[in-house]
Order: sequence, then C-alpha cells, then structure tokens
Amino acid sequence: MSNIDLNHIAEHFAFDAPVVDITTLGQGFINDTYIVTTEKSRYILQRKNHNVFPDVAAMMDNIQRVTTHLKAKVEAAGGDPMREVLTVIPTKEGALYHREGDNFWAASLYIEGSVTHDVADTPRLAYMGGRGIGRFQAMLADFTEPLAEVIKGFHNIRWRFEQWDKALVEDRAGRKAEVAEEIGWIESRRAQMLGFWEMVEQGVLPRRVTHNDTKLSNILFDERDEVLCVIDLDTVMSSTSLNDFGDAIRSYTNTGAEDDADLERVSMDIAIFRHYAEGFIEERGATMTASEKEWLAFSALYITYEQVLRFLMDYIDGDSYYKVAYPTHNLVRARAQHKLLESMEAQYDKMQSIVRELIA
Ligand code: GN1
Ligand code: MG
Repeated sequence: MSNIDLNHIAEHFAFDAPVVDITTLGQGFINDTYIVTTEKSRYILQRKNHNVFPDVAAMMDNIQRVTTHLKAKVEAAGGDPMREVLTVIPTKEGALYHREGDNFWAASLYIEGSVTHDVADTPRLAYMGGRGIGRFQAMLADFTEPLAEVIKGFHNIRWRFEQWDKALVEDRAGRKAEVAEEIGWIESRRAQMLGFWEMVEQGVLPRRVTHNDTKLSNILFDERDEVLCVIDLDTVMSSTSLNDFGDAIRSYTNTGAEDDADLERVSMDIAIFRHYAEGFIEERGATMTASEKEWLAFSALYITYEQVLRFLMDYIDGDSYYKVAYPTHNLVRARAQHKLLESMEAQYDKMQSIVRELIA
C-alpha cells in the first residue's frame, strides 16, 4: 500500500473539512481500512477487495439502499440515524465510490465513542449480539426489493455442491484419497441440506435482507455496552435471513477455536445458544413467519455444515480461497467445524425446545 497516495484518494470524498491525518485501522482479511481525521470529524476510508467483490458499484448500491431504509426506521423510532446506522460518504461528484486504476475506494462516517468485542465470552454479550442482528433484520423485514448478488451463491448449498462435485472430479491437489472419511461427512448429509435450501427456492422460507457476516465484531456498542450499529454491510444480499442467526451461532457458541486442532475443546455451548436466541427472538420474533420459526435452530446446522464443506473443498482444491498458516490448515478447520456440527446435532432437540419456549 505504500505506493498509494492516501491523501490524494481522500481528496475525492465529500468530507466536511480538510484532512489532517490518515492512519491504518488494523485487522481485516478482506479490505484495507483507514481512519481519516479532518479538522472537524473522523471517517472510515476503505479500499474494497476487488477480487472478492467483482462488482463494487452493485455492492455500494446495495449498501446505500439498505442504509437509507434503516435510517428512516431509526428516525421514526426517535433514534439517531447518524449513530445507529452506517452513513456512506459520497465522492465530491456524488458517487458512492471512487475508482483509481484497479482500486475501488469507499468512505463512511466514523461513529465516535463506539467499541467492538471479539469474543462472546459473557451471556450478556451473546444476548446483545442477538438483539443487534435481530433488530437489524426486524427493521429490514419490510424491505422487499431484490439486492444484487455480490458473491454468487454465497449460502446456496446447491451451488456449493456444484463446486464440490467439480472439485472432487478435478482433485487438483491430489488430496482426495486421503480425505475419504471427511468426504463421507458431506455426502451423508447432502439430501438433508439440499432439502433446507429447496424451501428457500420454493419461497417456503422468504428471501429477505441478510447481512452474511454476523460475527460479534461487526456490531458497534456504546460506552454502556448497548448495541449502537451493525457494520460491515459489504455482503448484504437477498436470501434467507435465518442464515444470519445460523452463522452467529456457529461463531458465538463454539467452546474451541474455529481451527482448533484439539477436537476435545470443540462443542456448542447451549447456554450461549440460549442467550443469543433470546436476544434475537425478542427483536425479530414478531416479524418471523411460522416456517422461519420452525427452521431457525436448523440454520445453525446448515451454516456449520456449509463451512465444513467450504474448508474441505478448499483443502482438496489446494487452498485457493482461504489463507492458510500451514499445509493442513483447511483440513484442521474442516474437522473442527465437523466436530461442532456433531455437537449441534446431538443437542438439536434442546435447541428446538429453547426456540419454541422463547417464541411462546
Ligand atoms: C470469511 O470475513 P470473514 O473472514 O469473517 C468468509 C465467511 C466464512 C469465514 C470463516 C466473504 O469471513 O463466509 O464463514 O471466513 N467470508 C467470505 O472464518 O468468504
Ligand atoms: Mg467481513
């Protein structure tokens, strides 16, 4: 990034005053993120990853439409739309992003006084995370226009099976033979998982706005640890929004790490499940259909299964999608996610009865 003149990039945006400082905001595997300080306020400036997001214009258009809708809802409820919803800062020409060569840049308002958390290590954080995503979805329950599909077939298991079948035929890294047992995990649940997706295809489960990256760190909290705002809207798309619940359960409830080599440590913490579900249903229960309620708990199994498939497929493909720290990293991840899936399956009846109890 050193050869990019960030001051020059920043000049293209409609900030409120001259820029005095630009610093890197760490982390982030996908985009490069900076904090821009002007004489009056602070902003987030991001270089969007064009490999992951081939159509940045469509992505920014999704974000603009969704945040416009959210702001109207927050305003009507007497909240502060500038603090409770992400604000896209356009360029001086009024565009939602600035293109410079092969790089795409976008800016948003920095929400002062906000904090983030990485791990849901207390019941309250799990509950608050559920409320944050539940409220986000409730405010978008009447957003019915289709959104651009920014990543093809993201949680569409039919599409994942197409990629999977091809990966097995090609066996690009010559690793297929050594993972026969793991391949069996995928095949034995194929019909069940396809059955879930068919309900989305047939409209039994409605398509809604789905965030698609509901980890805890994508929620901003205020100084009293109340939810302020859901961020990282790059992957908002139309699909079943149950998957936002499922992916949160996959990440919040794991007693081990996503890539834990010690499978003894990996399981689903049913108490954390309950706290997250409680917060989520409090906010979202009223806008859910009967079939969404019935399949809410299953979405955790579906998303975790999909994650086993994606890690294992990437191992078979020779690690072309996920960054790996060592040669069997994707295989270790697949095994750990499979252990989590088994733990969810063993506790599925309990998950279902918790959901039913909370909805009643
Ligand atoms: C990727 O944004 P990040 O790193 O949290 C992936 C998710 C996976 C996750 C697994 C765009 O998410 O779908 O669940 O890794 N995002 C994309 O850790 O592929
Ligand atoms: Mg993300």
